[in-house]
Amino acid sequence: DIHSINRHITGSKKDASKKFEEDVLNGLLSSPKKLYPKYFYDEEGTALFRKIMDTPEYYLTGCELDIFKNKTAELAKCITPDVAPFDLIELGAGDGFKSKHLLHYLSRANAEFTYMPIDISNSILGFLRNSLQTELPRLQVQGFEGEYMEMLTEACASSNRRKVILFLGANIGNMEVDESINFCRQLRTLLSPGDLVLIGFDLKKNPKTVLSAYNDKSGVTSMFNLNLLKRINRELLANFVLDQYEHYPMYDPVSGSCRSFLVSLRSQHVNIGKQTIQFEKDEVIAMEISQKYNLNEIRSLAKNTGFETVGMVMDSQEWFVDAIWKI
Ligand code: AVJ
Repeated sequence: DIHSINRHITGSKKDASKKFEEDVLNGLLSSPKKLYPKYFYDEEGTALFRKIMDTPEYYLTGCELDIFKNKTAELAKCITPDVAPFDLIELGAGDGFKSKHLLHYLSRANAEFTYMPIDISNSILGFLRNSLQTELPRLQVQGFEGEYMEMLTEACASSNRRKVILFLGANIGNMEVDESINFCRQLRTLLSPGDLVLIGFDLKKNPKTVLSAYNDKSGVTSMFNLNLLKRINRELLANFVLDQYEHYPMYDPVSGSCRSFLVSLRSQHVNIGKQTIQFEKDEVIAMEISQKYNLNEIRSLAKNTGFETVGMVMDSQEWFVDAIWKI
């Protein structure tokens, strides 16, 4: 069976939980208080994100799926300028249900490539592996479980073939604009001439549309945020009282920053292991940024970080874009 997933786990489970504890305590001891969105994705959080994608308000996934379903040929043409074998590395692959359209297309075209999904969620990588085994049994797959840059460095070093990096789903939106500049510069240093990057950006649009995507009527996004407190309770022996914190999303249409917070509904404290964290009434924890862009901002991001834009593929509503960059 040439179909295999090798799990690359850097460090031990203990290191990961130590780092989680450090990040949580540092975040809650800083002002304003903050937590990192990468920690949303434990098993329950991953399931909740899948539920978010199914809410009528969360348009992002449908838009990018439209691109991958209906503009597959255009994407494939951009990323396979010649027949040389390549590695297709996907950051934050999730269940891969968008990229699968591209994988099917490339496989049918007899492109020679290895698919390398990277994800921080072990449970979703397993799910992806299983589904690929049945759908595309001849596809070569090598999975990497861990954080973006660490795993990307490993994946890039694993062969000297041409690299195509997929970074879909507007995951880049979870970075502040200056962080995304650093990220793209760092990504650039891992790549060589001929390599390509395909990044999904959520575009600025009617602010009501954006805000409601992060404020669904069924309350799944609120549960998604609160789940991180639940995870902290369980894994770091803390005692957050979940119904004393309320989800508050906001969108600034000028900067394009959509942010979500948890608001403490009363003055209270929480114990995390041996530490005590004090909350004022109405004090917030900054949970997540989901940055929105326009096409010019995307072009300058590429330019400022050493890339050249060679393609912009949008969905039919022009709400989302997959930008293709080369060095
Ligand atoms: C997975 C980071 C793209 O920011 O839109 C969805 C996560 N948070 N609803 C996003 C998320 C709240 C999502 N990303």
